[in-house]
Amino acid sequence: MKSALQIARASYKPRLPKVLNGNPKIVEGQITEAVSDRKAIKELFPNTYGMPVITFEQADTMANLPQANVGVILSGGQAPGGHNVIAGLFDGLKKINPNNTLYGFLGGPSGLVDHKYIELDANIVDEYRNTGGFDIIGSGRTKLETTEQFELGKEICNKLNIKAIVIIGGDDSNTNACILAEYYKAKDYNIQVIGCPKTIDGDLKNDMIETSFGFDTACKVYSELIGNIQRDANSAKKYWHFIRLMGRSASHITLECALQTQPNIAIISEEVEAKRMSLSEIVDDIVKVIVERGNAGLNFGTVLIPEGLIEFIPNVKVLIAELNDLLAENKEFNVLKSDEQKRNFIIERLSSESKATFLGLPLAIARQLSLDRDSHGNVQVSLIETEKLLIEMVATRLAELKKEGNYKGKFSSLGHFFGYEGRCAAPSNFDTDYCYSLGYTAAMLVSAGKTGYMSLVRNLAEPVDSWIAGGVPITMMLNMEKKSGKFKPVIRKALVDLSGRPFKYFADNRQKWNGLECNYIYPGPIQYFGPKEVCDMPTKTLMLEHNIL
Ligand code: FBP
Repeated sequence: MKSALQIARASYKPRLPKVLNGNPKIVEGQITEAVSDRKAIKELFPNTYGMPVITFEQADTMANLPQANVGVILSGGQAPGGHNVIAGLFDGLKKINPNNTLYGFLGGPSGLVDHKYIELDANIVDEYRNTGGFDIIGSGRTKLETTEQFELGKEICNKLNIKAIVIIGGDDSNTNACILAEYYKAKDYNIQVIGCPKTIDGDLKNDMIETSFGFDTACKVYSELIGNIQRDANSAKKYWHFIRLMGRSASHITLECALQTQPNIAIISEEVEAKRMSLSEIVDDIVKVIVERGNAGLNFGTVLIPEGLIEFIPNVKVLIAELNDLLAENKEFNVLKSDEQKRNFIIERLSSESKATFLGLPLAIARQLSLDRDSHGNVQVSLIETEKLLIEMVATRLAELKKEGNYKGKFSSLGHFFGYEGRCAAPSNFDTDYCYSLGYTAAMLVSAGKTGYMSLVRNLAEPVDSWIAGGVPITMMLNMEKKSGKFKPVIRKALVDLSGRPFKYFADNRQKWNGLECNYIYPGPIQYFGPKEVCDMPTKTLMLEHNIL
């Protein structure tokens, strides 16, 4: 049984860049270099380093190409539009050669290794067009890193006559794609690997990739919810809402939601780090706004908090780096039974500076920081309840000020966390078109015999017709970083650029938003049918970056 919207949405025909509606041919641009650590990256990727950026341009006829089966993997956290990447890939492959077959590996990268797959035929793909979620084949966070895994992948590709694997993922998954591409090329296995830029976090972007898919829809969903809360706050006038927003590391989601809703306060982790702010300084900043508003009788407001904040507070960052090494090097930690044993184990091994930071954190937060890392060595920040930590610290400070007679207001607070609510939403028109185009472009890269490339669709602030399609070598995005205690090649995450236009716009306006006037914006839900300015606008971040706002 389908909802009325699902039925209406199924017939939407995603728009493609003009060049992909015709007969695209490859044009090679300048050769590329890694963003840093060039020597080390070149040594690790001798077969896929330094390849040129590719653009597709119009040709008179479509080349007659032999059959090529493809396997697709959804990797990491869900992001709206994943199904459309698969639909675009499917349609592109069928246009190239109707006998091409698309296989979907089940449950993420582990499907490749465990040989769990389904054939994605027209009936299945049609069921999922323009829908949110990754449920068509499921996703997972298995890290592809061992020779054994790569060889098992080759085995199944040979069995199914698969010529290329398309990995739809974030920075970690595309790093894996790059490593796999290099391995297969070095071994001459004739299996290509192509990546697609996915993540609601918006941190997989660079000079070439303008945005990752899913960011647009997720931010619009969260902004709708924040707007609704602001209207409630402004109606009831009795709660301060502390809203933590997903985004493992970078604060792009928080910044975009702030631009869309104009909350009283939005914390940007990158600014906290740049100003070397301590936790108590962050609390002081929040308290200042609450006191000013409270003393004027306005005992309500909104505070946006990026989920990665804790990792950007300088002394906590040092502590986390030490904990990462400590947990990677001391496997006996995992067999300790009680929280107290674990806490003491950590305290005995930390440097004196980090020990002080660790002891200064509320017990629950300290425990959450010592939990298992994910398979890529990341702290699982979505499990850390920073909004509760801030509420607790703010309430304590306000009580002190009240006692001193410096605060006349009343502080009642509510904590929220928005993350999972937005990751599988029905994709906005932007993500519907963008994802379909990314998948279609990936099919073109496969047919051109490319490997180690990420599907590229640019010029996104312009109408879809003038989007540019092509491919960018993944090695270009790599640098060396310490992960699970060792230096490894990884795609460099894009953090919020404090000198970029989106942050500057926010910084220039935030004082107006945190004062006594009401400047809230209520964006309302994503619309799929209606005027262009309601349905087809990209994110404010993208518009500001492209100087059209
Ligand atoms: P990706 O980087 O894989 O796209 O995932 C991002 C994310 O949604 C983060 O925002 C969040 O911290 C994390 O996934 C949550 O992970 P999980 O789904 O494993 O709980």
